[in-house]
Amino acid sequence: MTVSRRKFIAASGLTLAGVTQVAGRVAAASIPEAPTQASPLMQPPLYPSSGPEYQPVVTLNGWTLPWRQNGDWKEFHLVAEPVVREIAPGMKAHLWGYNGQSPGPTIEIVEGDKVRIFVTNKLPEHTTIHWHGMPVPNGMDGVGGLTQPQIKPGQTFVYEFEVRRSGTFMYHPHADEMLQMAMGMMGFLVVHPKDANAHRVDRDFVFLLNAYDIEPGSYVPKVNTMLDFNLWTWNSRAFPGIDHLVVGKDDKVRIRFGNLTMTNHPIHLHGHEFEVTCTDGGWTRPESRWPEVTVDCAVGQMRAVEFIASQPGDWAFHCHKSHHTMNAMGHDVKTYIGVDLKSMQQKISKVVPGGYMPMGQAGGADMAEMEMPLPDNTLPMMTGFGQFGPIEMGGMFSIVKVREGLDHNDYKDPGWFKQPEGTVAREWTGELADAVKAPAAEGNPTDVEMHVVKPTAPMNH
Ligand SMILES: [Cu+2]
Repeated sequence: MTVSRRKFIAASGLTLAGVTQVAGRVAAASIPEAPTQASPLMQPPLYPSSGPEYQPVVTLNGWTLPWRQNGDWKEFHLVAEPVVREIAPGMKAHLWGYNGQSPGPTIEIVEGDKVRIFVTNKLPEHTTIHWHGMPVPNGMDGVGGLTQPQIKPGQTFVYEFEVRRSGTFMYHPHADEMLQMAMGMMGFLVVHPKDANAHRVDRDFVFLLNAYDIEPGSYVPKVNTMLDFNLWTWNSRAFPGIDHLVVGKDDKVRIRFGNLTMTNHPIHLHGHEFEVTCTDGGWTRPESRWPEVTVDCAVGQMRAVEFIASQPGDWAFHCHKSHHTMNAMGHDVKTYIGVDLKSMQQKISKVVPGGYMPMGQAGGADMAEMEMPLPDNTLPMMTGFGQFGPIEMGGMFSIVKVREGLDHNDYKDPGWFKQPEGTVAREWTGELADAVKAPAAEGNPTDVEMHVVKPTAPMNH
């Protein structure tokens, strides 16, 4: 059934002054359908079927929300609802999200678009949506109680605004915010420039940094946690469940991320230097940019980094806080490095049924390889295997795979990189020198001893 815009407004009592509830049978029929996504894996980029051309983004472990053109307006339909999200193979979480997944689908629009977004609330409590970074009329800003009434369970509201600038944005509730974001309610929003050649890149990846506190063996996040999060995720996925970022050699690559956790994340890329080209405040001026390999993304910030993928290989890409590249662990794990555990372990095993496994006495790496009994629905703390053995990571870790000769739209995992012969770090099998004591400097008042190793064989051969 088609309903004219005029009749639609008349039927729903919709005004353009603020967010208003859509009511009545006629109005309901005029709402675009709300597609849902069953897969937690990266879906192909969604090229626009009408309107201005642009290079669509791809969402790590996510998808872009289809829309329909209705006269001058681009119409979307988000449904806020409980979802089951696979965090990585072997673990699912009961979260809240949009249209079947958490985070919700990415919304892609174009500078100058007139956008209408219907929001249906299927949660057990009220909600709203705030369009983070987006210049909108005050009544469309989505702050429950302040700029609009809360969207009660069962209600559908409509947001309308004209898109004033291109860039990098996100959406999230501004209602019972701590709980709803701790439950996974958020999504990415990208505004493409009107000129398809402005800020053009070959590949454009997006994801949100989020975190959960899910007790090993359980499914529902604890929503009052302030500091002790134990699952550090990108788009509600933990390594090894996070999609690889597959790019062609010499592609111009953009990676955009936004932080909706309770702490900062220094995001680090191996093998390439990048520049921050966009924030949630807009495009950075070219003369303001400098090279980096790590950029901190503070709470509530967004960063877009760009680089030329000039170096073929499998390059680690991760948060540099080492606790954020691990999965859930008990916080009371003791450190036993250097302690003789054998006798202690034997004694404790007699009283602890099922065995006792302290953190290793050589270090922690044995945690990644050993087969520890884990509760159901729990990821190992350090996990993942590469072509050379255990990767010993978790949480906010993925791999940028730079390959020659990829098709423009090919995001398929190409497998592990075949390093050219003689370019992989290898065991030294030549002669080893003894440690020698360096001579103390004449008149040096301290009594510090230094040990240096003098090579006895040539390093190049
Ligand atoms: Cu981090």
